[in-house]
Amino acid sequence: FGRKRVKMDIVESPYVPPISEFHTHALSYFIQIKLSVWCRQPTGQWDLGSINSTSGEEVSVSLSNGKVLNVPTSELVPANPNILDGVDNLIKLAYVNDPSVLHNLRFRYSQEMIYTKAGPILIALNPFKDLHIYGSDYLSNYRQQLVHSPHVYGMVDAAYNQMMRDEIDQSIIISGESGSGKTETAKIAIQYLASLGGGSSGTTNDVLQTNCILETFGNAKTSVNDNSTRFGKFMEIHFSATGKICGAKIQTYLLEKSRIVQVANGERSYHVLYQLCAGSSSSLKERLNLRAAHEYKYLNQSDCITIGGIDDAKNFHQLMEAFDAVRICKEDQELIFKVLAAILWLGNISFKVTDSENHIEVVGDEAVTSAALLMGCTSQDLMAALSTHKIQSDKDTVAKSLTLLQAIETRDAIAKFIYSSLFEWIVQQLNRSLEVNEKHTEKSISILDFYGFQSFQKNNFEQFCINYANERLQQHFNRHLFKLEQEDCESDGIDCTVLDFGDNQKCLDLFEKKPLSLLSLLDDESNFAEASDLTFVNRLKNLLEANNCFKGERGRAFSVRHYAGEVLYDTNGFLVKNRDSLSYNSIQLLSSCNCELLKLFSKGINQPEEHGNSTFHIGALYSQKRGVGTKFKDQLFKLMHQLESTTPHFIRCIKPNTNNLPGIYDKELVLQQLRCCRVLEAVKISKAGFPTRVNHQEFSRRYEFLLSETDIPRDPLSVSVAVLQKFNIPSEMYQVGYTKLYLRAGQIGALEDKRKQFLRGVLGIQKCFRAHQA
Ligand code: AOV
Repeated sequence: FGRKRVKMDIVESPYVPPISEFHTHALSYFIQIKLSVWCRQPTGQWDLGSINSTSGEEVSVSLSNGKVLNVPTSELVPANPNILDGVDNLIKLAYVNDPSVLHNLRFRYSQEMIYTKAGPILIALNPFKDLHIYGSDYLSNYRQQLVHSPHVYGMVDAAYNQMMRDEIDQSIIISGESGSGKTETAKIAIQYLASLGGGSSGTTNDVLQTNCILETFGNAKTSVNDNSTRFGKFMEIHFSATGKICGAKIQTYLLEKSRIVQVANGERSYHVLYQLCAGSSSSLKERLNLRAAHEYKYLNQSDCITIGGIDDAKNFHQLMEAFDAVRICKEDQELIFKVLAAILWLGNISFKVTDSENHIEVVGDEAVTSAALLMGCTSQDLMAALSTHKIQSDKDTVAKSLTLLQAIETRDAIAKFIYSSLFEWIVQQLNRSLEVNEKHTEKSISILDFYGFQSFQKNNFEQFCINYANERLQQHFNRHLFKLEQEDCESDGIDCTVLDFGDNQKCLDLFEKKPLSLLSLLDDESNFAEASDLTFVNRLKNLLEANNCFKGERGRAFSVRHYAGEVLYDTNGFLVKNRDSLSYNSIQLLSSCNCELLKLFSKGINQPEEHGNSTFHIGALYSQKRGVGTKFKDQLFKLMHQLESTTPHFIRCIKPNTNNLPGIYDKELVLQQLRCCRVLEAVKISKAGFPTRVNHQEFSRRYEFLLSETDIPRDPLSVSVAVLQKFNIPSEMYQVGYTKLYLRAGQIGALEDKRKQFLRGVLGIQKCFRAHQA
């Protein structure tokens, strides 16, 4: 444990006794050598100190600020020696515990080193300022492997090289909470890939422009992030046999539709709506009868119309350029803008209550005429669809007035449907433009930028879906790190105790295992017109109590024990959001419109049977039997299936403070995020395990020459063992499997050094020899 030993240890053999040994065996050692410890104060804060003495379970500690505390041993964990401050991979820490990891990341953050490895994971701390660590010089340095400090470039380069070498598809899975830097990280990754693909290639530029279009339609200002991505994004980038980009494919998930009709103060709707109002030419404005953004209710319901430092008009021109670049023709662009303007005018349509039962009629003003004109229907048809419900009795069709609430819901449902259909349609067009030429494509690298785990005070259907997806992604991560590790060791006949990482299968079962799961019960209830959020939650409480990941709560709430913590869900709105249905009248209206896009969108839904029931119930007529939740589950299964066939690379983005300011490092906030993504466990697994694996043939081929001729054994396995013994690699640093050699982190580096020394020696001798001959 002496300083010098430790230094040796980090460079070559970071073997550390398990933390539990600290309390039993190592305490006296820490006292003897006066090594530092982290001591938890009653406030919960960790401080550095050293141990003066112990008596029983009590320890007297001198803190760095001079104070002396008496604390139980449970409040102490070992600190790493200073020499380890700021190591670039957390597995190099002698002790992996909360305060040490937090200290290390802060140490690096304060020196603008935002990237740190945690075993195989790349941790990215959001700097909230422009750092000069990107761009062409950095790109080429990483490409030529002149620098090795952790970086997105380095990780993507490794993925690219693996793809080219092993001919296996790769994936880069980026996660983190809102505002932590996922979207920026994905862009940095794409930038690196684009630089490999050759700057001149048209496809490369298309990929970059596609991103710009997606952001304009799918990003919005939220209270935490001025450019928040409101959908999940999976982008496959395809490469030719020579390693050039030759196409791409985008898949999107769970666009937040409600933002079209509901925007909180301090937030905005989707960027494109403001850009259209601010940046369109006067003739386009005239054709769309367009006003300023603050004149539209869908936009002015929030107090926020502009974003500091953002020029919506300028961005609108960039959008049009991007459309041109990806070959979306001017006619289609005009159609897109028309549909957007129709949505804005729809939002301005208002209703007048006509009787004591809250029945309404539509106010026939400019909003109605403009919306109808843009949609390509008559004002009468539009007004009828928004104010009445048609009921078919035996012979006649009777129109019944809607109540105010029903009318507003109908109007908003149409607006949400149109926008989300438009979004999907644009993604389709982009995919067509980026189309992968099957002849040329060899392999791909995919980038997944998905909403991170969310736990607010009040959690709704959106969080329910997002957290379910994170549960699946977590399982993928666990599998990769834990299950594969264990299987690999077992099949190779070696004994490696892989740390138990906690399996989340039980929680996944709660969501998806039929017949009694959250998602199947949700669909069941959604198909039942009389059901309500309350009947739904009551069924959950009756049927799911056996799964200990589920807990019924008071009223309409339930909670789920997720891998990252318990989350309380309020079922208010679950059924409506899961059904996501349009009324029969609305579908009829859209299919009768002259606007080509609206007609197309209305074809995308299976028309329901016209029911003869006399009581109107919004959502009583569903377009599909499978709800949003189940459809999302199917999408996720497909995604997981795609990911399974790739070699994954994980990037965890971390937000160091909630003020989005540079230089501020909030330890509690960082710790909470590290816990959510299980970084510490991953480090411990990597440390405890044998991360380096080489098969005996490869190993013996590389190092055999280091043995003297007389002691070269015959088979590769014995050569491996002989090399390890010759260089005194301690036996706890490796295990010998049937097919592979398993080495702890750092051992290969040590052997490589020996190999280099040896070669240098040989070269030296040769030089001497030649000089002598000359
Ligand atoms: P997110 O993708 O994780 O949020 P973003 O990638 O949009 O977060 O990052 C939020 C903001 O942090 C950006 O707008 C930048 O100002 C800043 N930022 C992030 N990464 C960097 C970086 N490497 N260098 C400089 N600034 C950075 V969300 O999309 O809300 O979940 O949906």
